[in-house]
Amino acid sequence: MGVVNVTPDSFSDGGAWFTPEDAVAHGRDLVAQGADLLDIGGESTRPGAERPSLAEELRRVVPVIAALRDVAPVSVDTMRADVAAAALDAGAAIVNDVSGGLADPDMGALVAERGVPFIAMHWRGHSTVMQSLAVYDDVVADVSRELMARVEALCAAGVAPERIVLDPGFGFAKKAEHNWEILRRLDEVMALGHRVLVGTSRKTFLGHVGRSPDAVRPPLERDVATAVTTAHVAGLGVWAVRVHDVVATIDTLDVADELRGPA
Ligand code: PMM
Repeated sequence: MGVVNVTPDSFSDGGAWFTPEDAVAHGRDLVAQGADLLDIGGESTRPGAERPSLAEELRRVVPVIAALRDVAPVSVDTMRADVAAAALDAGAAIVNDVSGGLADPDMGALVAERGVPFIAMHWRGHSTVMQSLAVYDDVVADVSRELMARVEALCAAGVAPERIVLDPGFGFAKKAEHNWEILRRLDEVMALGHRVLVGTSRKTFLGHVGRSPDAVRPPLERDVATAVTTAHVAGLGVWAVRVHDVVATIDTLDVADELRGPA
């Protein structure tokens, strides 16, 4: 899954693809590089980010989705049911909600009515407060329990369980040690019985590896570290990785395939 952030302020590539023309060209590039899916979002979720208005979010994503719908299957990265509805009308095939349906009480019913796959990420609160919510007893057990509570609520709203993809939410209400623990024990999340999506790409915890706290690698220098996490989770059989650097990811997956040998 290649990332197309139509935002001025995403932490990893903020502003790079903010005009519709640039975003569409970037989406086409990612597909040419080998992406199977495009994830198009209009709200930055970096820690501390303020939310765009509904009108602004719609203005950012709808034309880009309409232009890319025939290039590759598209997921819309949104926490708003109204944006998801407009995105599906414009040709999106999947809803990717970093709040797992928690941020908007209408999301579950919308996804149920449309019968589309839904990516439910582990989330505890909006970007302005999320890092204060990074408190766990056993992070893998706690995240798994909270994800399954979302599955229960979504199914109660009419979503078919097989349409729900789970994502542990790297970097969302998680400290570095939490992200690493989830990666080490991702098999426990996979054992919940749903397809799993992993989004580690360029996240802050990768910038700290091997560095002192005041010498963090900037986001654009985290693709090698991202690729190593991709090799790890691909070996476990995750459904998808959400990444910025598709070229490095395809290489990584090809090498991981060769190392596994013929099926
Ligand atoms: N991370 C970001 C945005 N959307 N969606 C899912 N399902 N999982 C993620 O980990 C995720 C996401 C934030 O990263 P970005 O600002 O680089 O897009």
